[in-house]
Amino acid sequence: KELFLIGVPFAGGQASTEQPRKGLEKGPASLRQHGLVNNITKLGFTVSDFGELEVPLTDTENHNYITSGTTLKNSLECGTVAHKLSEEVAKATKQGKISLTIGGDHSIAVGTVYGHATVRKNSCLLWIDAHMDINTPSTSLSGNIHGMPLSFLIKGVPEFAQPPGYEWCSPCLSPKDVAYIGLRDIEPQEREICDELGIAAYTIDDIDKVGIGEVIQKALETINPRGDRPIHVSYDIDSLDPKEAPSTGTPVKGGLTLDEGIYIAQMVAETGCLSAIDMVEFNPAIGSEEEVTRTAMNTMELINILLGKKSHLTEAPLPPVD
Ligand code: DIR
Ligand code: MN
Ligand code: MN
Ligand code: MN
Repeated sequence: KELFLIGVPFAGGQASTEQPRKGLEKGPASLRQHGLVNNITKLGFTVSDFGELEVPLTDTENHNYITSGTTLKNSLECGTVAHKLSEEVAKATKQGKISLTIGGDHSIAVGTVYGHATVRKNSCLLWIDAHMDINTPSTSLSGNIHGMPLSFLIKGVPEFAQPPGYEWCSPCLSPKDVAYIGLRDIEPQEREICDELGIAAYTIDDIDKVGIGEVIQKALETINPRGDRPIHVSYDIDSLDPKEAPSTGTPVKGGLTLDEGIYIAQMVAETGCLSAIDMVEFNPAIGSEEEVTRTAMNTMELINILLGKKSHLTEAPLPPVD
């Protein structure tokens, strides 16, 4: 079992002048300090470790790109990082490795999903997030590209002018190839796009109603009905409740419990189809030392479970509906 590990110390997709959000680029280094590589090795993987992708600085307002809708922040930088990343992920995928990409902000998923899907043409995508991340450069209210990655990747999203840095990229997934879990902070225009396309979208309310067991089962049946498609999991750590993952830039209360997060990871692992993982939006500059450690450990536990570690839920019944 071979795993390609790549850190992307990049936060340009969550550009903010707010001091508290700085530090997202330190996520990969922090996870490594907390023992990431050792953990993965213990699970029986040979790790081919790329180290950290070289990324441009984004502490300037000079590269903003004005669209008819809003001011896109760091468009050229986000697009360039995603492009380089897509090539590394494509290479690793061709070599038959599972790729694990550590962010950084969620804009990098444009690169990972594109790179993986262009090699594994039959792949599907599970997007675990509090947010839909399907704003287009024209519908975004924030101009932050981490709220837009899926608009670059999914066919049929309302058209928009290709922003600087994204000339290499075109939609590579159909709406039926994608499912969301964990949603609870959805903007109306995102809901409209998602409903129009008919993307399977499971919110926290759905989980509270029917339980995580049924939700993950339905999500996997939608995107991988015969169990023969490579699965890409894009895991935004803000999908977890802020109690479990406080060190993140856009926390939203009422999130997944750690057990629910683990259960999703374990059900994906048990398909045997997992082929690419993104783990994003962990910001070690947010919160107390204890909160950073808690977030790092929970983030790593999700990675471990995705990669086949058995959780304490193994012999237990489904986590109850709360
Ligand atoms: C918001 C926030 N929907 C935006 N998105 C976040 O900026 O488009 N995604 N925080 O993780
Ligand atoms: Mn996200
Ligand atoms: Mn999010
Ligand atoms: Mn709940």
